[in-house]
Amino acid sequence: SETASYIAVDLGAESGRVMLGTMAAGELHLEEVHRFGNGPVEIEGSLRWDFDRLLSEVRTGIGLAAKTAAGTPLGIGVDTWGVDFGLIGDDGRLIEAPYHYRDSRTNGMMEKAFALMSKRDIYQNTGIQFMQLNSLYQVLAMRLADSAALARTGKLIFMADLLSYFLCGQVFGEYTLASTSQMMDMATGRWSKAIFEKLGLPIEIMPEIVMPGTVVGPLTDDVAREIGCPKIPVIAVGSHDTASAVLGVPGTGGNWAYLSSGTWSLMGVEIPKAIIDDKTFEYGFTNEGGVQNTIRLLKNIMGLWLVQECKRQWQREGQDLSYGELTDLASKAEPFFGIIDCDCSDFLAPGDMPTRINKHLAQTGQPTTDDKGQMVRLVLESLALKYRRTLEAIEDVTGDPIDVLHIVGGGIQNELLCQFAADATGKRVVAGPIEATASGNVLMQAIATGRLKGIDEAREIVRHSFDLKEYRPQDTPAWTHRYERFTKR
Ligand code: LFR
Repeated sequence: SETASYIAVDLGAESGRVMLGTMAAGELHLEEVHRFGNGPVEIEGSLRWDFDRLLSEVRTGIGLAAKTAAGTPLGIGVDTWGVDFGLIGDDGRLIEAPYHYRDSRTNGMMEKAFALMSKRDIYQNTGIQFMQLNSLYQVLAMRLADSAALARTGKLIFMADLLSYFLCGQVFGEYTLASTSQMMDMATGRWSKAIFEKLGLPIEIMPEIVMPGTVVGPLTDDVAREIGCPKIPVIAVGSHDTASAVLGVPGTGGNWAYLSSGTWSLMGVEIPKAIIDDKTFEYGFTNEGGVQNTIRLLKNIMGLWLVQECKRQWQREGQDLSYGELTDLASKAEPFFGIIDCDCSDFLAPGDMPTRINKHLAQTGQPTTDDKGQMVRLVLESLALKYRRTLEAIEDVTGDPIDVLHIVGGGIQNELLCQFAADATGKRVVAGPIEATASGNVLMQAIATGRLKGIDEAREIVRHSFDLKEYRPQDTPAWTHRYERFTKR
């Protein structure tokens, strides 16, 4: 088959990148043409995203990718983290800088929502894990604060689709990203009338939901001219980064789970139909829409955010250690010094994470530590134990034992965590690719343009294109011992 190239724009909470993906002879080659930092900015005491800068970096990246490509790229796909959105006025412009999901405006909002519609009913409707950062509670917070911005809103557009909108001028709400808002009715794939009515939210501002693989439209004349590239079509991929990451998992056969490891740890399985029942409700599983009519049954785990925030705090205190250095110290620290519940809401907002972790240790009757390696180690061990608990819950819900855990994303660079994941779960771990999300983004475009038949063929390409690393479980009895104490607490 001929060579085909695609541009993947992939933004995470810590960094964004634009990749040129080239497919030839059953292999995918990814070239990073542009990378830039990302993070919250403080505006009037609130946490926001610097959207104008992000859009300008994305445009720069697309220009570079188009110049680098051998022929004209066949598509541009954009994916980002979930739940955040921009508000567009009737003049077609952004009303204000979009809020960051870690902003405190959603504190207490879940309880406010449950007073208007029961928690169980919201779950039955959406199948989504309860997190205060979900779009649902963000919009409710705006309504309850009589937000002038919300009152002026013509359309609400989720982050990835917002970037696409400013590239091609089309308003759309890609399905995987729509699903993670907790405002979509899982049974119909439409905005949930019940939720919007009961919570008094304006359903008319929501964009039309389209499926991944939809060719949305070419770059606008202005954008193409300013960037200096042809009018390449924007293609809706799995706009939710986790949906693209799951497509980029090199799994084969039935019995594997994935862990998309980055700022968050997203752990789950791909299933054909949502499982929304008392068990998944109790366990707190989410059913997010996946590409090609799949469902991502998974759990959001706080992830490497805890380490990122420790690192930033130590940096503020004048000790600038790299992730490599911190992990190295952790590998030499005492095993099983302490355990925290990584998902405790105290850890959600940015701030002095080491102090918060010590507070949590003290409150649970455990010794505290000022040793950096020790702190990182206990965080990684706590994450690994959470992975075990999550895998057991998945096996319980689906009735299918898991053989292999595929870990993808930037987090695989933390080899200690990969090994801990194998040790704690007792499963074989296969790590890679790092760029699963960008791969999934490109592969979805290839499916959309008819170059690939579907998911199986896409994953075969991932297996052929990247080096994968295996971790075998060691010391699992010691971890089991620790796990039993962990689950009793
Ligand atoms: C990962 C991710 C998760 C989502 C979190 C917040 O980047 O998209 O799936 O729960 O960010 O949006």
